[in-house]
Amino acid sequence: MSKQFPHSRLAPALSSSVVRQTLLLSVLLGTGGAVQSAPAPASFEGQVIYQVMPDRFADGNAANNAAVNRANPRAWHGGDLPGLTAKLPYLQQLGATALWMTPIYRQQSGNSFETAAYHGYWPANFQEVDPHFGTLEDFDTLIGATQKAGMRVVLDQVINHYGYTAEVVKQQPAWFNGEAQCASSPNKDVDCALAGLPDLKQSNPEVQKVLFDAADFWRAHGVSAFRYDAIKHVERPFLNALLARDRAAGTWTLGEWYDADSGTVAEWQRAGFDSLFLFSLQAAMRDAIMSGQGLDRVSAVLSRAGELPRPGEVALFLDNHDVPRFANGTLFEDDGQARTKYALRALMTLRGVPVIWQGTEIAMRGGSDPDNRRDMRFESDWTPAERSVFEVARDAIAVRKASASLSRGAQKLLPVPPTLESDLLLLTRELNGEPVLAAWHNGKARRSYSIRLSALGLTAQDQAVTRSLFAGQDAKVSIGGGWLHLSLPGRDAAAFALK
Ligand SMILES: [Ca+2]
Ligand SMILES: [Ca+2]
Repeated sequence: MSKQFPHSRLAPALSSSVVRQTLLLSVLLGTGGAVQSAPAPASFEGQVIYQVMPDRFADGNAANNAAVNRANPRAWHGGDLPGLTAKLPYLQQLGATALWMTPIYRQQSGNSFETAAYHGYWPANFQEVDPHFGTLEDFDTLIGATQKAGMRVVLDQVINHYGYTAEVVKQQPAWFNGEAQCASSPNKDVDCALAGLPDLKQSNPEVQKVLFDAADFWRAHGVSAFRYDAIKHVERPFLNALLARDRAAGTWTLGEWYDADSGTVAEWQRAGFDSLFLFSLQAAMRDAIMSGQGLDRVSAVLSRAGELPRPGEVALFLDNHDVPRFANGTLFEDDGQARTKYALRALMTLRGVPVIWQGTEIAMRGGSDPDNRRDMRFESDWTPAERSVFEVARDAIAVRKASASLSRGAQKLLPVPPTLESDLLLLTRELNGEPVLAAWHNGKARRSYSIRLSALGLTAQDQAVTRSLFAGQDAKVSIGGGWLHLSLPGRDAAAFALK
């Protein structure tokens, strides 16, 4: 769900209240009714997701630009599916392997709160493409192009509500929770309207069918993964059934629980989600890298990675369409660009599935929405400084993809001495006996560090001075006599192949 007008999110209610429930998936197959074991869950480990809000990405067809006004940040801006299809080579140039689109289905007509439904979170029909985005044929063309490019598609699914003025709200009043249900409910997060949006009663079999059918419809059109919006506000038994169907179909599922920490992600992975967004890491990286607080905030989040049943699947991000832009955390554009380079390199050293929001690869700026949804700008409009951010993003993604350890390796956070933990974060990633050491340095200036291997719990062979895997940075490591020696630039993250 997006905060596109003046309503704040409901207060976070974290893991303690979440019911622990294990999803048992036994699929009955064949006339003999033989019980098969549960299907293996889908995996996105090793993928790099690029997030697009189609209205704000690329306009490929001016003929569908009804009510477009690019001067108004709350209006439709004209981006569409043909434009996105035409820009797939750009996503590939960056190195993305998967595309997440915010919702593309038909939206309520007209505005609410002086805002158009350009963002896609005010649906009116879950099985039609909004005319602003194009046609179902345009969608099929996009999917065909992604398949040809070897890319996966994550489709955003709204399952909590319809748009404010969707026709169905008046036609099917029994599908929605009213004020009485909200008032009498012990679970206000679920049964009360989110930002006043018509709240679906998923326990109604007709509602359940609408939502199941929507999932099957888009699956039949080639979608391999769903991003489920606002799961904190959706009935739990319905979610369990939805996830069981998705898993049986081989669909990867990514849940959005706003402000989720590691405990919340762990609970929901146990319940059948393949992934959730790790909001706590986003906040810690923002605070440490962009706002000048200590890296110990990041270490505190990463130290909980062991709680996750499937740590390689968790979605890691610097920003998205619901939070201020990462680069906006500093007043100065050049500083924002430099720190975004640092953060992009840092992100690519972590275990999980990195998600890049359109424009973060050029350090686009913007505050709370709709300012964080400015129109995407492409190569011909970039400044040299923006191009240099893109080059760092492209290189960091390429380095990650070229390294099995960085893509899919186990992650071990090293215990740096307490006096250094604000400025230095060290971790290893390892698969197939090819360890990589990641070093994040938060100090303002270049600095060298020498730390005993034994203090880090690290066993490594001696090695001569070795440069970072990332291009264009002067970072070095050497190991000898039981010591790790690091020479690191200020405010940057490096990755080194260990012997
Ligand atoms: Ca258009
Ligand atoms: Ca709800």
